[in-house]
Amino acid sequence: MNSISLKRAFEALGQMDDILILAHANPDGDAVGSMFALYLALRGMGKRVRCEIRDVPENLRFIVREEAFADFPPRYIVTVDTGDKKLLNASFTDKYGDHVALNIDHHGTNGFFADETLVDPTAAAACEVLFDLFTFAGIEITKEIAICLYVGISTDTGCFRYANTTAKTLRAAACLLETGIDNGAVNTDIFETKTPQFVAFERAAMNALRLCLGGKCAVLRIPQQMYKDAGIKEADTQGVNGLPRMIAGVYAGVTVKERENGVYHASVRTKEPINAAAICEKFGGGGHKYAAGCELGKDGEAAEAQLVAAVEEALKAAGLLNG
Ligand SMILES: [Mn+2]
Repeated sequence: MNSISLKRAFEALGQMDDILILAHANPDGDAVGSMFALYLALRGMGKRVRCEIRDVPENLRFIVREEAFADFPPRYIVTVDTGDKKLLNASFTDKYGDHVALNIDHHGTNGFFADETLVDPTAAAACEVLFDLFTFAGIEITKEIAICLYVGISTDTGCFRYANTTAKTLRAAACLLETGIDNGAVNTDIFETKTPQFVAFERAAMNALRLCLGGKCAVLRIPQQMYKDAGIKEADTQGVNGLPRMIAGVYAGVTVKERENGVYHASVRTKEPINAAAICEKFGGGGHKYAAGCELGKDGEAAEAQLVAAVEEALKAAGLLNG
């Protein structure tokens, strides 16, 4: 399956009305940003459009549009930043079904689950794909839209630090700044501000961090109790996924988190030449080359061991580990 063109995506949106926008569960900045940027753009096109989202991190609430939670029966579902149908929040697909008319995404592992898919794996964020779409279609990028797009692009690039940041990404960001958004303030709130609860949580996470595979893999396992002890919601701890890979010599940083339903979810961050998406695809997950995720079982220890075994295999295949 192939991506549709920007032209076709704009045509498809033009033909729809009474649209519901969904993004992946456990939303990050790109999920929230792309949802509300698209919401504002479609509203600007005169469409009846609404959103459903849960568990938005506190520090991203400022881009959530309360008026987007109108209640009308949707005729079309459009998803953003979602590479796999099973990543959609089940409470929404139970309610509205899982027939998606259009998916706008940037995951290389996109499963083409929608009727039509606009996917660009070279884009750093779904928000970058939306920027391209709006620019192509001549949709005015207002300051309100720009702030949403900026949040998505800055969070998915770790504030423009990760390898997914291209010259094109920076050009898009430059255009967004020209609308007058206050990037300094946004970055301070998102990247430089931690609640006391998060600091307590991070302290516990640091203590739980362990090295394995000759120091080339770092693992952090987070049971539900760790959130409870710190008095924090999982949604507000996304920054922790980057911790394991920060240790010098580590090629694969693995964070294994227990969800509220007891299922463990792994977030894998890697460095060249280790492919995080390839590791996660073995467990039915996916994502990007250096950042991916997958669901594991309810046994935390087994989940961790499975993931480490997959990392070991990848390190060996890359000639970084003997045996
Ligand atoms: Mn994304």
